[in-house]
Parts: sequence; structure tokens; C-alpha cells
Amino acid sequence: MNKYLESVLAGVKEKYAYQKEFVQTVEEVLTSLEPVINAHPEYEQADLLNRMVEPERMFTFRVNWCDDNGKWHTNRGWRCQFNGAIGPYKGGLRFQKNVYEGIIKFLGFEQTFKNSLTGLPIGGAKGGSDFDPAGKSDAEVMRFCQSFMTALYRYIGPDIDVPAGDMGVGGREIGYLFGQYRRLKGTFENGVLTGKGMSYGGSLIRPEATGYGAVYYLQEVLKHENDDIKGKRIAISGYGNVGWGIMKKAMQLGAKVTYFAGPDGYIHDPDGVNTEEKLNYILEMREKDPMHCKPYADKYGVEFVPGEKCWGVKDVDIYMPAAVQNDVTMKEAEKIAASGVKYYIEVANMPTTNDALNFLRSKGDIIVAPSKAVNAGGVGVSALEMSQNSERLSWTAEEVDEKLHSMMKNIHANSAAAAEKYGLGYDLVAGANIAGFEKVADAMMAQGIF
Ligand code: 2IT
Repeated sequence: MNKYLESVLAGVKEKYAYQKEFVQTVEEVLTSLEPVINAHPEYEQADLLNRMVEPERMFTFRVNWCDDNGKWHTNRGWRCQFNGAIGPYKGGLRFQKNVYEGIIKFLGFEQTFKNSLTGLPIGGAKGGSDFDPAGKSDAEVMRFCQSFMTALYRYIGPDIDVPAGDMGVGGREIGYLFGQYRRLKGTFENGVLTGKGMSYGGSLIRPEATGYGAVYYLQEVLKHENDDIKGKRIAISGYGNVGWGIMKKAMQLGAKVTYFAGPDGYIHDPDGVNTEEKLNYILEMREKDPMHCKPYADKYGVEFVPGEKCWGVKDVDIYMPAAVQNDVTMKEAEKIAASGVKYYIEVANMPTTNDALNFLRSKGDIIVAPSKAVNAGGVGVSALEMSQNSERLSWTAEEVDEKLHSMMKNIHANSAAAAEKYGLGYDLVAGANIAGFEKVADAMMAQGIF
């Protein structure tokens, strides 16, 4: 490996050994940048890579909140402003019990390249808390969000840092967070957060954007293979906001999600999630209890396999992991390779371990697409929400959807072109890393060293 790359990677592994998800993503990205680093000796001279793997700023804060029984709790909150070279920091907030520095930094690092790929002026950031939203009442969530924003508000702003949702943070949480920001600042700066409700500056299509964008990207891959989405059967893991968007867009385009998995097992619906009624039921089921998808099988009389994931099933054409990081390890990757499926389209942030990803990429007969490109439509439409807030207008659903569609086409084309430029063939994983990196690298080099 290139000596400079090797030394940067070794440094990250040594300093941040306990942040294993962060080390994983740095290794994944850096190893695919080798041809670019070889072609640009000036990057080493400016120590560009060591600057890129270190967040510009990151802070931790305490969040206290009172439960409905009058008992007080202490959680930790974070915001990592990873890279602001191409725009205001931008990225979601994750509220989940297992959140810690390693997860926030992995997401912030990925976000930097993803946001660059959108072609829009947004830097990379991520934040969150180890607060566990499961089983909390609305009032508890409100108090938590108010306390979280009280700690965060002075460090963000429409031109500084624009948080949004991620796991555990949806429309309800964004509403409470925005209300507290407005109360503290005394100004109506709705561009400070995205994923807002429509009554106070949200964008049409933002809830669907990640899933829709993933399917638009998939269409480009299929087109490249002289294949068509019509009639395709898709297996996904997860049936959250993103999975739901995939199901909906797949249905509109004549494909169908025939398998989906939740924490309790997987569903096999041979007809697919093919009606508005089924889609609405999934929303309802998730709101009642996000840990169980079995009720879908009971309601529609289809198969439910408890305790298993759907990787390895043979009667599908496309796999789309859309749940959580490291969902697919070597064990699942081997099943996927043996299933004969041709398309492996990552959707959740880093859903595949590095060994599993490299194994699938090395197979040759499976096309692998990386999450930082495939799921970029979510943050892309967040950036469109920022544009609408800046001009104090809101666009029609058709207008947003059309912009999202062309954004996803560009991301696919630019990734493919970047891989091609370095003689890597149709390598969408390396291509996304290279295309995302090039813009940030260029902006950093132009702005001087700091
Ligand atoms: O992972 C992601 O790209 C998001 N959670 C969306 C971030 C955003 O700012 O919309």
C-alpha cells in the first residue's frame, strides 16, 4: 500500500482503537483512495489525509431530563462537525442506546463523502445521544429534546451546522428540537434543521427521499446492466423510514419488495408490499411497536420466520440491507454469494463489515453498490429543504422528486466515471469514495492548511 496512506491508517488504528466503527470506515475509504493518492503527491506534503480523518470540531454535552414519574436521568449528547470545506456542516442526529464516539465519528466521516457526492454545498457532520427512545412517552421525548437543544443551540445555525434525523429521530423529535431552538434564539431560522413538518418549513418528499433515492440509484445500475426494474423482486432488511420509501417507490415502478426483516425475524410476502393499504399498515405497526414485524404476517396470512434474517433466500433478484451498520458479516455474505443474486445494493450506513464487503466485491458476478452513494438522496433532499428555507418558498412534490431523481443519476454517473478514470472498471464502491473525496480534497487544498 502507498506509504503515506498506510501511515495515516496506522495512526487512526492506534489512536482510536476503541472507536471500532470509525476505524472500519476510515479503512474502507482510505484503501480505495490509493490510485488518487499515488497520482497526487502534493496531498502528502499538505498532510491532507491526516487532516481529513480528524474532525474539525467535536463536542460532548450532558443532557438531563425528567421522566413521567419525576425521576431525573443523565444522558450524553454529541455533535461532530467533521468537515466544513464545501458547505455548512450537515448530518443527522441518532438517538439510540448504543451511541458513543465511535458511532458518531463513523457516521460523520461517511457523511462528509456522501454530502460531497450529492453535488450540493454541504459539509459533513453527525450527532446524537445514548438516550433510548424505546417506550418513552411523548412528554418524556419532548423534555429530552428540549434539554438536548438547550445544550446544542449555540453551536448550530442555518449557515453553521444543520442537523436532521437519523435512527430514533423522526418528525416528532425534529419538531420538539426546532421549537426549543426558536424559543432560545428568538428568531425564526427554520433552515437550522431539516426533516421538519410541512407547517413550519419542511420539504415535500423528504420522508420518502432516502428510499426513493435508493431505488433511483438501483435503476441506474440496472440500466448499466441492460436490465430493467419491472418485475424485480427485492429483499430488504429493516422496514423503517428508509425501507418504507423503497417499498413505495418499488411498487410505483412495477418492482416489489417480497422479503423484509425486522428485529424479531423476517416476512415473506410473495405478492410483495404492493398496496397503499399494506404500506400504511407497516407505518402503523412500526409506530405501535418498532421491535416486531410479525403482525404483518398475521394480518396478511404470509410466512414469518422468527429469529432469522432474509439473506440467502433465492427467489429474489436484489438485496438491499436497509437496517443498521454491520448487519451483513461474512456469515451472511457467504449466504448472499451462494444465493445467486446479482445485485447487492447497500442502503443503511455501512451495513456490511469490511471483510464481507470485500468478499462480495471480489465475487465478480455480484454488483455491489455502496451506501454512501445509494442513500445520499436523504441528505440531498435535506439540502433542497435548506434551499427552500433560504428563499422562503416551498416547491411542489414533483419539483423535489425530479431534482432528487437527477441527483441520483449524477451520483451514479460520477461514481462510475471516477472508477473508470483510475482504471478500476465498474467499481461503484471505489468510485463513490473517489468522487466524494475529490471535491472535498480540492476545496481543502484551495483553502490553505488549518
Ligand atoms: O445518514 C444520513 O444521511 C441522514 N441521516 C440524513 C442526514 C440529513 O442531514 O438529512
